Amino acid sequence: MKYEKLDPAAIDTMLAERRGWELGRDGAAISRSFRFRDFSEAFAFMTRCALLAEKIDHHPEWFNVYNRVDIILSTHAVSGLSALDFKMAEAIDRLLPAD
Ligand code: HBI
Repeated sequence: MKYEKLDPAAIDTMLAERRGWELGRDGAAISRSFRFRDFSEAFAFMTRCALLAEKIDHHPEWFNVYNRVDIILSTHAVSGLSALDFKMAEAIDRLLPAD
């Protein structure tokens, strides 16, 4: 299998490195909510996420209203979380302007 299902201990370790991301779906997904200056900024972020998703073949479940973008990541093949979810989360975080 391309990616193994992570156990709770591994999830806790990897989640600790992802500020702003939270565990959801009874530990089977991670999520983060983003706020931008306006819709245009939010959609630009979504566009960059979409290109990233295609590049690594891992796609967000997401919700957008105006300047808000909520993203959920999980790995269908393992019905839970894999390293790919955290790889995608890290890549998404890198799209954000530096603090
Ligand atoms: N995106 N978030 C997410 N999770 C997956 O398991 C996944 C995906 N994008 C494509 C993909 N899997 C393919 O490997 C097929 O399983 C659709």
